[in-house]
Amino acid sequence: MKIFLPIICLFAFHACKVTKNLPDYIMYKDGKYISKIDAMELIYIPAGNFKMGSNSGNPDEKPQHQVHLNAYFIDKFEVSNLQFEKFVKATKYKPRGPWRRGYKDSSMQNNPVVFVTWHDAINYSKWAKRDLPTEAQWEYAARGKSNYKYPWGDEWNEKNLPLEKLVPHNTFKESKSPFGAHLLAGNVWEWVSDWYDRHYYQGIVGKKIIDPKGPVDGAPPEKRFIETNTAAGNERSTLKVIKGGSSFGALAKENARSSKRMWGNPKYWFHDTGFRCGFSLNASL
Ligand SMILES: [Ca+2]
Repeated sequence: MKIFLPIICLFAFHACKVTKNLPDYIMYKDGKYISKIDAMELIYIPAGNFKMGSNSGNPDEKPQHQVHLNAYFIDKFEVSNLQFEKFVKATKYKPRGPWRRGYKDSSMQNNPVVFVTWHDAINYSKWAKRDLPTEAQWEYAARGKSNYKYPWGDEWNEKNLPLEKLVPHNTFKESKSPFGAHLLAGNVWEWVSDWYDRHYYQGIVGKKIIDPKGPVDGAPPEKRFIETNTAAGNERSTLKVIKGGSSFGALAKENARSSKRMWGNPKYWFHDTGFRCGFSLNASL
């Protein structure tokens, strides 16, 4: 056993350390990847396969299907109020969502930013020279190689999440995913880059799926979710996917499942929805 241990360690170290051609705005120090732009810590996720969706979940999660992802990075934490404030000040960006409602004083600076639209999230990610993760990247980051139901495993444990309150984005280690990301489940729902089509998984059955980016837009007109009771009236709408559940409401257990798919109009904001960023290694290196 002693003979093999150094070999295993060497392999593990090599798998984690990716510095060749790393963008100059990403720093590798003391085993961590840190953005020089917003100080976010990033997690490197090697290429891998996983089963996306759930055969026991909601209709839009079926069928579960095999997905291959090339290597990518994802933020270790949700984007905080302080980070979003830095973006706003640096760019004089005018957020479409009333994000200050979630940032009333300095005690909330490390809470995840909320009341932001999908457009606010994508504009932040561009400033930070990253992207929003795809739904597949987000889900694999949460499920890991064992394809867990929740980021920490297959069993629900309400002690792993804050309930009925927001907490600083870098807390609750109990919530960590197999790759080490905090609070993918809970705290706030998270915008991802994909359009939402509840029929999408049924349409890709049997295909070889590599780095899926979701449908090219929302569902086709005859299948589009008909929004009622919105500010814009009864309209056909295209929607963006939201993942992970929030810490609010009686459905925390249901919504914290990594395969759960929520949706939101990209023009709207919510009190319990924020985001984190990521980027594909192939696209950036
Ligand atoms: Ca979250």
